Amino acid sequence: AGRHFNSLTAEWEMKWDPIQKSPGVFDFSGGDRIVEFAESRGMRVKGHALVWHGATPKWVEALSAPELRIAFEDHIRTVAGHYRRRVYAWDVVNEAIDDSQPGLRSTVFSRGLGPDYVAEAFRLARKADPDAQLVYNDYGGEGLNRKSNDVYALVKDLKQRGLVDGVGLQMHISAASFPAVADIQANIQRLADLGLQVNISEMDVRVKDVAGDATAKLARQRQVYRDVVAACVAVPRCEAVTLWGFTDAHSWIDSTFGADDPLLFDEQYRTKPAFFGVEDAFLRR
Ligand code: 9MR
Repeated sequence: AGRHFNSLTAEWEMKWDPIQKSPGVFDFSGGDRIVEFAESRGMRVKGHALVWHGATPKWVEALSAPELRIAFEDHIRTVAGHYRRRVYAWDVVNEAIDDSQPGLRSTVFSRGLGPDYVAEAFRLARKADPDAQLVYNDYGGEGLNRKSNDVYALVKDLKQRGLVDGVGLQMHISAASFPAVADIQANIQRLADLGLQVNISEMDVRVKDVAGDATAKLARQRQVYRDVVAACVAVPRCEAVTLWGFTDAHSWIDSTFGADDPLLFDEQYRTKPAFFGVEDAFLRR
């Protein structure tokens, strides 16, 4: 990781759950280790994620609305303040758009704070870390569809209010079925045209459902990595590609989708064909 990457993010360690497991008790040890590793290697760090229903401790769910507002403000202020000048960007709000109906997902935050909680989170993050690029991050809106239209509308509104600087497209995909690359590029372009930075934020490419033997699966995976990363490279404001892990020895995919090989290095940390697919995209081959 230290040799091949120039940017790092925390898969778990900077979320609400690990940082503030109990009310008012902040533990930055995991996130700090990641920042120290990155600094020792000259890598930049993106914080992930200040507000996400998926990694919120139980005690937050039990708060009254006024208590929730205080905890919300306190968490964002304290965490973004702690990492000020040590991260260049933050995923401020993660996965706020609903999967199956237009608009916001119903979460502890939308229910307790109302729909303006997204803007409020960005306002608080801006105050706590005025230098950081503030990012809205989500999945399922990589191509052109209802969800990406909703993400577009959300960030357009936030951008007009000076609150958001970037959008992260997670890009957890299967090489057997994923959005059309032309649609991914068109989506990146329309977000960029709003004046936003765009990044591919959590890419991995599953291959289990690809037809053929292991060699065929890995060749297909190489092609998909190349084509999707090339869609980012083609748009100047698409400024980063983050992979959700780097060795197949450690991936969230295995526990969620079953064993698969979604990343650039195999379990023995050897480069896979996918690695060279990404290289091709960066070298515009
Ligand atoms: O990969 C992450 C895994 O290690 C954590 O246990 C999990 C819960 O915090 O979150 C995973 O990362 C998620 C990311 O934060 C947001 N997008 C979806 C990712 C996969 O679930």
